[in-house]
Amino acid sequence: MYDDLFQPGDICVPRSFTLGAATAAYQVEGGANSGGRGRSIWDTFSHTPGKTEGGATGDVAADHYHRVHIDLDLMRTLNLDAYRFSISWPRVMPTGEGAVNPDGLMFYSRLIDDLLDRGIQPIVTLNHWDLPQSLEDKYGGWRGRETAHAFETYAEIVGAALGDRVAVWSTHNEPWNNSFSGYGSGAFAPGGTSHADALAAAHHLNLSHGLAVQALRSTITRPDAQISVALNNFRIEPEGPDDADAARRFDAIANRIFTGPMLRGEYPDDLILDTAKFTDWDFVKPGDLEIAHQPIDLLGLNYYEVMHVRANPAFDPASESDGGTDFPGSERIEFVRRDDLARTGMDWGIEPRGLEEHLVALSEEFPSLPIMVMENGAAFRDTVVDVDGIPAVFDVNRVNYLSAHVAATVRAVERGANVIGYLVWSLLDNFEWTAGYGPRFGLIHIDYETLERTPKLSSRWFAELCATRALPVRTPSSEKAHAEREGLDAAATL
Ligand code: IFM
Repeated sequence: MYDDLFQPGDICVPRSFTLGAATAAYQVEGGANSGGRGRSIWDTFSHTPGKTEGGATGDVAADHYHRVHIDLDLMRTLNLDAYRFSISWPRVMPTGEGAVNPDGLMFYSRLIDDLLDRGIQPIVTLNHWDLPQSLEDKYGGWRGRETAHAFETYAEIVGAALGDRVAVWSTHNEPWNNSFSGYGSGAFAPGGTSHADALAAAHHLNLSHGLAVQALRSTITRPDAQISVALNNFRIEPEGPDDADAARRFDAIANRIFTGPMLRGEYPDDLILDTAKFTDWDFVKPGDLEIAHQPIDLLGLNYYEVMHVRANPAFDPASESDGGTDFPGSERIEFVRRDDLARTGMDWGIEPRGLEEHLVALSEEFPSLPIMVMENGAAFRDTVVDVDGIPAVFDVNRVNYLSAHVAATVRAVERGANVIGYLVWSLLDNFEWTAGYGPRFGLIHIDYETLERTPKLSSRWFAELCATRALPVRTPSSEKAHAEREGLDAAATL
């Protein structure tokens, strides 16, 4: 279908680089009631009227649970080095603790074997937000310290079952969203609206990260396995000199609240001061920070956009709310929407140089830690077109987006950043949380009526990158063909 559209360009990624694609359990698996899976907080939340766009749920999603072999074969055609997926905790432990569901564990064990048979390395995330509902009911979810200990046991069980084969482990994915969107703003499951709770949740995620690293170290046996955490650590840029404090505040609450405990064994003093109005931090118990601060092998970075911040000139301390806003103290900060930037379908500004700068900066900040870009990608309004009876998606904007970001990653490496891999978000179109099924991030298009898979142009582009290690550029004939096709597929043009 997409033959002769690309040729190898001049920019090359290192041979040793891990190139791959990522998904998360609740976003792609479906099979909500299959194989003994328990309920997660996202089942409850998405089934609550008004919480997601159009009432979308992950009940079916991309039906990856039932179509995993089709997806594995597609992965093979993409020449992936690695596939990053998350384990659904309630599929493996339906109530989050106690009984293990052997069928659930077997699903992931087979997936790992099937990946390895195809020469694809498994990268596993333990927590991509789908907390078992029972732990929410019993302990208040991540608000409760008990959940951190339940996570430790879950990590031990999964480590013992899969740790002979998994190449890279991530304890958590984006604890920022997990805590602040889940417990403070109410935007994500379980929908809590207390900033004090969100701060407690952030701490329990930090603690549980350390507990899980220890549990994995004591159970996994693959000698070259690496342990990491995937943070959406933000590239923050103040608009002007007067906005430096706004940038510092956001950096403390969004970035250093996680890198502090996990990578340095401390909470930053300015964070404690900034949040004193919301909590006295009494949920931090003696020894917690030592536990959170475990040596890890790799830092996962999820990058989508630069956060341009400025101080809110109209800030009134009396307006500061205890919950229901984005994060504690969010009234003090404005996020600037830069009109000079091209934007994705999520309305996120496209700034590949932000990725380059951030990789260089993070590598300087944590020089001993290799970094893997664990998520990067873009949603666009993709349309399937019929070319001589064969479905196709000419997602030229995604090709441009990914090319620019891989090139930015290569530039960061040339500037000395210790980056060892790049994973596209996402392998498949999927359930984009509260935004439902509108935004499509996949290299592979999913028809949500028929569940048919259609590889997009970007999947061919990525397959060629993985095979040749040279950033593919479009051939002159492809430029011409695209121009001719524009009538068919106007949405594919930037
Ligand atoms: O879909 C999400 C993913 O679950 C976490 N990182 C950002 C992606 C795009 O919003």
